[in-house]
Amino acid sequence: MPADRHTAPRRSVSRRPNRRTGHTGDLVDLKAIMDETGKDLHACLLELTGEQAYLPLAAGYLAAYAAKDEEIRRRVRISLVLEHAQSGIDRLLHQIVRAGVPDVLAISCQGWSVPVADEIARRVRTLNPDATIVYGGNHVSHQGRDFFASRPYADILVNGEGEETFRDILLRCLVDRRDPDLADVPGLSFRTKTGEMVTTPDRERLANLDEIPSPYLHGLLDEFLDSCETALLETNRGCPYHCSFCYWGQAVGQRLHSFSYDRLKAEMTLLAARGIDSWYICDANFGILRQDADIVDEIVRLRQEYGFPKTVHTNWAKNSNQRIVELCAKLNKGGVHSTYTLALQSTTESALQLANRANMKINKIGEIARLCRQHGVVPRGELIWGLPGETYQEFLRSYDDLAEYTDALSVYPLYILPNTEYHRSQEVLGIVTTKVEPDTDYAYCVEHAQMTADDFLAGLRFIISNNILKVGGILFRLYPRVAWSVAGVPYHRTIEGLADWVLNTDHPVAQRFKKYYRSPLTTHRQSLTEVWLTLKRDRAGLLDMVHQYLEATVHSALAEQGAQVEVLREALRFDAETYPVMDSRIREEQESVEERYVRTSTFAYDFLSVKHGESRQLTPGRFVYTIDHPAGLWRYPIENWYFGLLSYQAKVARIQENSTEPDRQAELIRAGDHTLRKVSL
Ligand code: B12
Ligand SMILES: C[S@@+](CC[C@H](N)C(=O)[O-])C[C@H]1O[C@@H](n2cnc3c(N)ncnc32)[C@H](O)[C@@H]1O
Ligand code: SF4
Repeated sequence: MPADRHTAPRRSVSRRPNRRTGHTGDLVDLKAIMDETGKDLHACLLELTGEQAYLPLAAGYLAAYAAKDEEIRRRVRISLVLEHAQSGIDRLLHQIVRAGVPDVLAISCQGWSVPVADEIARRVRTLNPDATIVYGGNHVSHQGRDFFASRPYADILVNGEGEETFRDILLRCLVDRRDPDLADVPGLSFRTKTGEMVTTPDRERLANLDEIPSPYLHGLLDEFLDSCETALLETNRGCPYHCSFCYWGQAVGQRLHSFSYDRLKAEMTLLAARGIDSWYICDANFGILRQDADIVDEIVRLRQEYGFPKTVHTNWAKNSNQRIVELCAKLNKGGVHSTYTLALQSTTESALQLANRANMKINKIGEIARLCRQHGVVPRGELIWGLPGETYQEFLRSYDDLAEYTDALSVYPLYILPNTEYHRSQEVLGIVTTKVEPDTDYAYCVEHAQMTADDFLAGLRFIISNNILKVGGILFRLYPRVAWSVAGVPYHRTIEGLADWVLNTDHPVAQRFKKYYRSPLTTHRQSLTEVWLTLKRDRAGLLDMVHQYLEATVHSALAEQGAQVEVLREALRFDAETYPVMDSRIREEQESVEERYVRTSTFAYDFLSVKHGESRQLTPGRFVYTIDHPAGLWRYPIENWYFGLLSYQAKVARIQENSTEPDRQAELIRAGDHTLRKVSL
């Protein structure tokens, strides 16, 4: 565990089903499925996470649903191996075989885990040639022919929702372990003894999700909760949209099926009582259902009662801007960090048409940003670089459109995911893909009708610079707006020049980033982690690097044109002084006092009005601000740190010099020395 990982004591709670709500139905001890003695079959469920310390859900659901069957409970032992995908093959294998080589290995696959999953499957097959190897999950589902062609060691592929199908597979394996009869089991593809591939009809999705017993409430995930920093919570399944790049709306199906509020309430209570800091709500459109408002209220109540959760992230619904921003604001006001994500992907009309996103309400960015500012919610943005229908120049325009309204802006290169519209129409759109990462199975879209291979690389370098300045750094919150309004510098121009500058400078911090620009395709994903490490080790160095970069590029160019650059330097100072404080000490004692870091600073312009979007005009004068930093960023779950940086931005307030405020304020103004002081409230 990293030294600064949160180590607050966790309370333990009874893992018996919640009797008051009764929604787990029976009082059957589903955990018996994990007992080792007297069982005929050992099935191991392996699920590999994309980020450290996430607790995944699919394997828990599969085990819990199978355990409802009395025969399975009596005759099958299920072991769960839930680890980060990069934990190492030997460690994973050790976990899988620690109580004997399994008869059934069932693996859950996302794009980030496929190569590791394949290697594990190959090894288990060698250890036990009779083992039945089952795959399921988004990345492999419905890929029968291609899937089996490259995996001689795989036996069964589950298509779509897996709970009922997995139960049926286990029952058939109990009848004949070596050659289970699967021909009449819906929802799967399998290889026959003669090497032929058979795909059975799709299975109906579960309409009542409460039929799946909660793996949390039944204690199946108990042993993992202690080491988990982020727990997943699923409140509904499905998405009413079908964006061409996304698996969700197309393969999962449009109809929304939801868990009941009572069951969710019991799960949330358990997670809060166990002291899980950070929750990720898996829904595609959280807030879309009426019960979601009650869920938000309950989260806030739990935060008060238990002190947890501290952060909740999700994909917010796109159908009702005002209501959704209000839900996010409610979380924030209740002490739960959450941001509103403007997941626009692009603002280029032709790209939105092809992506099937032309008529979404979230495309009204101005309106949402105004709502966010009104409610004190941090707006962050998401764009995809490389969407068919968009050139590099148009992408930069999309970037400028969204940067105007957001405090942080993530850009991802487009993956052509299995089971998506783009996957099906690659030829028509001129899409060329490449898989370059040994640890993932992501097919990058490196060319299409409007994007050359060189454009693609330029965009990837842009992504790295953006990771440094706007995602990892979130250094630019005010500066680019001022550069635009004062000197007409487009937002993307403040980002774009970083690549060349880093490659040609001897600034010590820049040395850390050179390798990413040299091999952008294979390394861009790691650039974000590098920013975090740099911030932890040398926050001042990173800020200085940015300062030097702007002096050497934007400022010197503007100075040559005779423009006033002093105001830009002031804006950069504003961003630097309001930048989150990296207090990375270990503190074992429980948080009893809310501590903060405070300073006052004087600026020659009213930057605060510009930052709040109240004005685009810079009013000159003498403006004294209190800059109030929350302490405790060091405790923020490491896997969500870039959300954390957003939540830990300083609160800035203007001090009216001529008002009759209490003495303390006058004193602060006099002090005005930019020194950071720690105060306990
Ligand atoms: C939580 C989440 C994350 C978390 C990580 C979660 C984790 N486990 O580590 C975070 C926020 C970090 C994340 C990041 C990313 N994510 Co994400 N994420 C999700 C999300 C919202 C929920 C996943 C989940 O747990 N669902 C709940 C479970 C129960 O559903 P399920 O996995 O589908 O399982 C069911 C069936 O598939 C089947 N099944 C699954 N496994 C098995 C196994 C067996 C044996 C059987 C029988 C059946 C079976 O049965 C299950 C129950 O019905 C999904 C969307 C979604 N709703 O699935 C996207 C999703 C998985 N993410 C996606 C993407 C693209 C990303 C990013 C690449 C985004 C980006 N551009 O950066 C990153 C990559 C991160 C990385 N390190 O590589 C894609 C993945 C597509 C793919 N083919 O891999 C998804 C599907 C969303 C989408 N756009 O389509 N993600
Ligand atoms: C898990 S998705 C959820 C999206 C959200 N529900 C929405 O409507 O946009 C989170 C982000 O991952 C990115 N993403 C999704 N599919 C992608 C793909 N095929 N390639 C690259 N990035 C992708 C998008 O930027 C998206 O906003
Ligand atoms: S991108 Fe979002 S809205 Fe579109 S299909 Fe995927 S989950 Fe649904």
